[in-house]
Amino acid sequence: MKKAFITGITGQDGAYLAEYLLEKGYEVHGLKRRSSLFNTDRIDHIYQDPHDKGARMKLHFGDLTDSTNLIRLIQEIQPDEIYNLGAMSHVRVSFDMPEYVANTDAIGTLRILEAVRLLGLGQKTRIYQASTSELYGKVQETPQTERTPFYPRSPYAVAKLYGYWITVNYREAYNMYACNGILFNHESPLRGETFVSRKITRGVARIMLGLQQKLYMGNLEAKRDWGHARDYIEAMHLILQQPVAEDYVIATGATTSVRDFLVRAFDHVGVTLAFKGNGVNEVGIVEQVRNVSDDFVLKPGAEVIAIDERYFRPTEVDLLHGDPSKAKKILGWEPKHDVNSLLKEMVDADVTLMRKESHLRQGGFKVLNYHE
Ligand code: NDP
Ligand code: GDR
Repeated sequence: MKKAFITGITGQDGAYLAEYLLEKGYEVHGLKRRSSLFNTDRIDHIYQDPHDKGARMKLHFGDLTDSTNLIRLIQEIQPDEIYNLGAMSHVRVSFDMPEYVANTDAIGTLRILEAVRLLGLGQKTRIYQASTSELYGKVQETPQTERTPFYPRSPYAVAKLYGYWITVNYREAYNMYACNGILFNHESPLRGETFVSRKITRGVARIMLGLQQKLYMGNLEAKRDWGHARDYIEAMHLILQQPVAEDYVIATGATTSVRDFLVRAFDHVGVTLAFKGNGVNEVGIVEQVRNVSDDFVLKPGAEVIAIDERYFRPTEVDLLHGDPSKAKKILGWEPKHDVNSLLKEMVDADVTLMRKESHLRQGGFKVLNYHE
């Protein structure tokens, strides 16, 4: 039985990957941070009681900033594969806590590589590093390939640049099987609520049900190559199954603006948006409401979108558009979802979730978990 060790198992990708590897018969070990509240919502459905004989999923307390903890865990687990998905992954927030991001996202990657090397597992353990299209940053060329130069534009991207190169260096210096997946944005109903896709789909659901009046947005012109996390975790696994360790771009090959994502998300629930004004004074107004379900309360004329400068970034990444040809050719990987099927799935999931909140409120219960 193969053993996998996943850092970031409580995050979006870690949850899908753990489920996928368990289905493939792996023993799955996950690194979990100690938190004062439960933080395992995304993996509770696959949790196995460690007292059960034959449990193949195990969680371990730890942190990417703690070398001795990582060394001990990797020694105990002796993993065949490590997926280093743990990171402070929010680009905007990385401007507020750059030192912590460098420690976790950059040096955390080094800690994993060095633990494997020091423990003499360099020829046994294969390592996947969660690299990112944010490395491309300021546009040099499109579509972006494995050969496009990097120009990171945030403390997050600069930290991930270190993670990228230290992975390449350990591969070349110590002949370790260590690879970068350069993944473009990927989303799902499990996406964190403050990333733009989920903020929009959640906002649409709440606005339709009367739980929220307005959605405050940042830069609507940014363009992203959005795919589905379920497709992308399959690519991570494939990257570690090849005869030779290499780096791969994983993307859909299509790009969409934040504004278009917003318009299509509202359109999916029967609402046509129109924009008025410009810059920070721009607003989005409901032009038309078509055949919507009975509990949707939104009326034409409502102002549902406004701009809030606090969501702008000091340096922005304007355009990401990936070319996944190498992954297609060598891994045989192709995405099954496009941005339209993705956003519909996300909106539908959030409408279901927010209906639950609406029922609770109608029943007189206070819902305390709302964060903008
Ligand atoms: P999430 O933000 O959903 O999950 C991040 C995970 O990392 C969480 O489990 C989090 O734990 C954990 N984590 C954060 N800090 C630490 C730390 N100091 N020590 C240990 N674990 C930590 O990210 P995604 O699942 O979306 O992304 C997975 C990885 O892929 C990340 O490295 C991200 O940077 C990268 N990436 C993501 C892309 C995307 O579009 N989703 C695209 C390209 C790369 P907790 O739950 O306790 O907060
Ligand atoms: P990104 O994702 O920065 O690409 O990083 P995010 O969804 O946060 O932003 C995408 C684009 O939308 C613009 N935007 C807003 N973003 C947020 N979060 N909130 C808003 O209100 C808003 N309005 C406009 C942003 O300016 C940006 O241009 C994600 C993360 O998952 C990284 O970890 C990963 O490496 C990259 O994707 C690939």
